[in-house]
Amino acid sequence: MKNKKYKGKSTEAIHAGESLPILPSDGEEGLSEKTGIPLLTPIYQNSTFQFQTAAECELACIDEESGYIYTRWGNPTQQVLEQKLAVLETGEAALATASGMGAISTALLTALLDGGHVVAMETLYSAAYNLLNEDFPRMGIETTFVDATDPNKIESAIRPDTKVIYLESPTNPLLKLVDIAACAEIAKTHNITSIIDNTFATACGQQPITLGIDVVLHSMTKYLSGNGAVIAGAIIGENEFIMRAKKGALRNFGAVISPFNAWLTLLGIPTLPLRWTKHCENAVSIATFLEQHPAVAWVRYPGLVSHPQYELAKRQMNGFGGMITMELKGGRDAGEALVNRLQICSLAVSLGDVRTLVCHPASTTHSLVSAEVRQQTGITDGMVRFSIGLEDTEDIIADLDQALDVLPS
Ligand code: LCS
Repeated sequence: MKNKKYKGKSTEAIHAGESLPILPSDGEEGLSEKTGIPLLTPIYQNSTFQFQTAAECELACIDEESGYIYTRWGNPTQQVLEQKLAVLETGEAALATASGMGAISTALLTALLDGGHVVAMETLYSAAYNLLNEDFPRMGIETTFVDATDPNKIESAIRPDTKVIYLESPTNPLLKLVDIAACAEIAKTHNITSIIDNTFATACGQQPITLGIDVVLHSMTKYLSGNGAVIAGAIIGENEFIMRAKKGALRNFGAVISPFNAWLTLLGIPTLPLRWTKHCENAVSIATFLEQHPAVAWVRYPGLVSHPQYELAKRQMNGFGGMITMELKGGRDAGEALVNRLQICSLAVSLGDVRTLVCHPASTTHSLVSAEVRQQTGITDGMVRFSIGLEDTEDIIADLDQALDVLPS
């Protein structure tokens, strides 16, 4: 079953990686002697694994492929999830992590183990930006932030010590895109590791490895789990990189996913392709509705013709996703009035949930980014971000309509 090729994403999401590692019996007659294996991958909610002999234990420590030792080093529930992630993102291997930031920091630390310079997209999820802008410089790792919507700007910022090109597409919250194939090509030409955060698009919306990217990251807190129940992340890439991350930064900095969260994520992924389709359908209708509303100054959604990179979105993405950002004519006051009046859409950070979530980036997700940087990168005070859920389209539109009704046009 492992890494078997399926024709479609739904079959992959359901079946890929689901070969349950069969653990040995403890030698006593018991349940493990009976036939029948669980259809649903169980949670191996244990921190450590026992061995019959010192030789077996030593072998497992030397050659991890031969056994499980300790859950920070690997666990069957994590492993099933990792096998599935690798197939979905067309990578050789994957690691599940404790959070999206755990994936970002582990991947960057792996690529920058000997120091070096990073060229990054200038608008990133705020914690990723802060990691590169504040924490890494203290460790001697510098980042040049560029408007990566123009790949030439990436190329111009490359230095002899550049080790990583770090991207997000679409970006949080401005929904800018990068030409993934063009950026990957630049990275390859200069022998630099390309890393992309694929949280907003998911493996259903785009598969960056097929476009030449080396390492794909996810906050699985979002669409992949889809249930709003976990904080989790993922790194997908070549076997060599993943093994280096697993044996180095993941193990030693310790951003390891718990078996329970791995299991909850495994419950979510099989419905991802279905959810993705419905998120996209809902978002297209709602973005169109918002764009025509007199209280709305502008709407950013990759599936609207008005998006400056609409042609790139059509070429690069399979569905335009569930995230919409807009600016109200009434500015910050109107934004507050809107979120206070909404009844179906929940005022909450995070995204990719089955429920429609609305948030005000300047005061929430990007509040720790300075006002100056927010202004430079276009995160205005009147901006409102939606993560469109799976409710019926007409209910979401009716909720938005009643809330927008009283706002200045
Ligand atoms: N990457 C992206 C694109 C994100 O949007 C987030 C979190 C992360 C990584 C980090 O993932 P985590 O560690 O939280 O699993 N984005 C959030 C947001 O927009 N609102 O709350 C969290």
